[in-house]
Amino acid sequence: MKQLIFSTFLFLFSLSLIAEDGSRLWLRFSETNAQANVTVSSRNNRHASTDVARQELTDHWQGQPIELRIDRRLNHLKDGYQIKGNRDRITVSAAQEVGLLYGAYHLLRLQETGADISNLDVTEIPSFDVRILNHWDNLNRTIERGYAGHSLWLWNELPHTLSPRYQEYARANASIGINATVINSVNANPRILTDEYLEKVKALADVFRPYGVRMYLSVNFASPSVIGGLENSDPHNPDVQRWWKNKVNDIYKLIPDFGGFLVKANSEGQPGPHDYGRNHADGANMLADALQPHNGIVMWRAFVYEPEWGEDRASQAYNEFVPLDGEFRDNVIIQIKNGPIDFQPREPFSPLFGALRKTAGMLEFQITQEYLGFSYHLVFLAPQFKEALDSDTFSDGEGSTIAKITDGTLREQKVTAIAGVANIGEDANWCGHHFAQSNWYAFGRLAWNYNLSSEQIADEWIRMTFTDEPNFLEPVKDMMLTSWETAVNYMMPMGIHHIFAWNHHYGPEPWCYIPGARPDWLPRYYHNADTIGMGFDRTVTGSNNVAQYFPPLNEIFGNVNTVPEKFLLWFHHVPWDFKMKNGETMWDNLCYHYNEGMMQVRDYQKVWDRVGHYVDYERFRHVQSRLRTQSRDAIWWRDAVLLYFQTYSRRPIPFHLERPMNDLEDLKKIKLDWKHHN
Ligand code: GCV
Repeated sequence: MKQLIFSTFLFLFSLSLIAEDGSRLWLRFSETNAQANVTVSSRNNRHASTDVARQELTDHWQGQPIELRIDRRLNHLKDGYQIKGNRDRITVSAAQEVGLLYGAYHLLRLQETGADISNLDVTEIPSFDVRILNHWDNLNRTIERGYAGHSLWLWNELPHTLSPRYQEYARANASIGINATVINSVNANPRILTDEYLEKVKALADVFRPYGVRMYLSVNFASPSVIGGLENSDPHNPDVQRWWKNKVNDIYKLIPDFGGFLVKANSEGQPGPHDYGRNHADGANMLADALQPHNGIVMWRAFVYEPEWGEDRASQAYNEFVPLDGEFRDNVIIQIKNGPIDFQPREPFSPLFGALRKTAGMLEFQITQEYLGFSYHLVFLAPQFKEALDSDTFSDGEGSTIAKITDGTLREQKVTAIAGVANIGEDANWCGHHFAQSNWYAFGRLAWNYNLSSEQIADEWIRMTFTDEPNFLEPVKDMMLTSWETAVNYMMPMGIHHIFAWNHHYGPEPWCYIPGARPDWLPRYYHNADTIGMGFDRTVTGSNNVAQYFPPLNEIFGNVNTVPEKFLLWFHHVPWDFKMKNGETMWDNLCYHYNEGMMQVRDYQKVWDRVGHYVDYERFRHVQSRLRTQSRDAIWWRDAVLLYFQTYSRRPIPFHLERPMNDLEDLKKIKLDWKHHN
């Protein structure tokens, strides 16, 4: 009875909290009537970014007076800042105006997370120069792999009508240090470069500018022939080169601080230099030459694989790009996905990192959860991002992490950068799932400082987005920090990859067979299950993909006894009865992982229900309902994968584990109608 009264009380308490739709993200600053005392000391104290910094602090800061000071001698901070202060006064100094804005958000973050602000001595220099979102937004406002509604960009209304959300978007980015955006999909519609669209793009760039967010565009390599009326788009054709130069000049007239181009070429049907017998360097350099007089850059994607089925797909990007190392202009950066295949729940790092010694490289993460439950599953991605950043390539000896290669520490790089495929749409809560906001946040924070821990990022985010009540903070943080591993467990543990359904990347279909489909688009190509075992043999006796990794990794990955078990079935075809480190068989371990993943999501449900009264009822119910879906899906994944592979292993699921709840034949009948999501 007591328990019932208590629960009812908690329930009523959460109803009494003001409903929130999530639209304020992590920027739920407390309202204050008193305006803070903020002064600006710089010659150019009317700069738009300084104005925003001053306004944000005036409206939201509740502490001591603040001086914002531009000091050009601090240019070693790049667009970073210094904060010094005591109980009486705080000074934020920066070489660039936008640095003051970042400093302002730093202070507000300290305030909102309850940090001590009585004695401050902070110096922040960003890890990467360009911290960029990649939107996969189409001009018809659908979003490729977008799970939060349609695109934010209302093309029909632009350039004359400006949605207030454009500014809110820029502000949210600035608050976490994101300073660049590509607003259209890499499967680029050539029309983005027409005068009509460039006017619209300019209007957006003007809104973003005060927040320090620079505009970049994805371009279609065939634009000169498609919208320019030229005979071809061959990078060696002087007319084509001239066309790009003129186009770039036109863009800079409209958008003087335009950042550059992102290009997906000769990949998944997109046009590119191969169409004319040229290589990626020819294509990238032509664009780089057009952008160079304006200090623009080209982010040229390494996500390529043969149009026809051929060698191991995990090896193809390396084989394509390593022979071109050194042939790219210094304002070209090769944009490389974290793993060699395609944003799978977990992949080993791409061997291209480290292998490109004379060419600039950058990481591409996927913030949108194409392969991690869309916006239905709670999966906090900071641990995944950190696993990639911290991966040691051994390219220059031990300690040659991807972070240190791409941030310029180990290699000279004119510009350093990091990209994340955005998870943002027009949903009120921006990302579809309240917790998916944390992935946008985590990307920004790590792009600013990759040394931050996942724990710190989750801690900040929860305090600002929900509450700092310890009884909420600790269990929810724990849930977030384990959630990626949990999802890997119920989807694809131990190095399994690409066993998704054919027409969407949401659920399991390891049995999927489509007559005539290219083998490397089918799960069987990756799991290779038979009565002996399963997994992809990438060792010297198999595809020899391990040879693309520097010693000693080639040996470590190539040996079934030394490969990290999280990548076991990525690199090896392993017998069902292979003994793993815990002394149990590979089959039993597979069962443990799937079971563990499922049980953990069930635990998250309990955690959320227990702490739900600390948040408003609206957000509580939304997350509660999403966790139910995630639980059902985890059961679906576990049953589908184990029952299917059991037809090969012919072994029982260890008897102390939960039993399947579905029949394989029923699961095989599930067809989700998610055409536009696939
Ligand atoms: C934009 C994967 C996705 C595609 C995406 C592609 C890419 O294959 O499924 O939707 O296309 O990656 O990164 O270019």
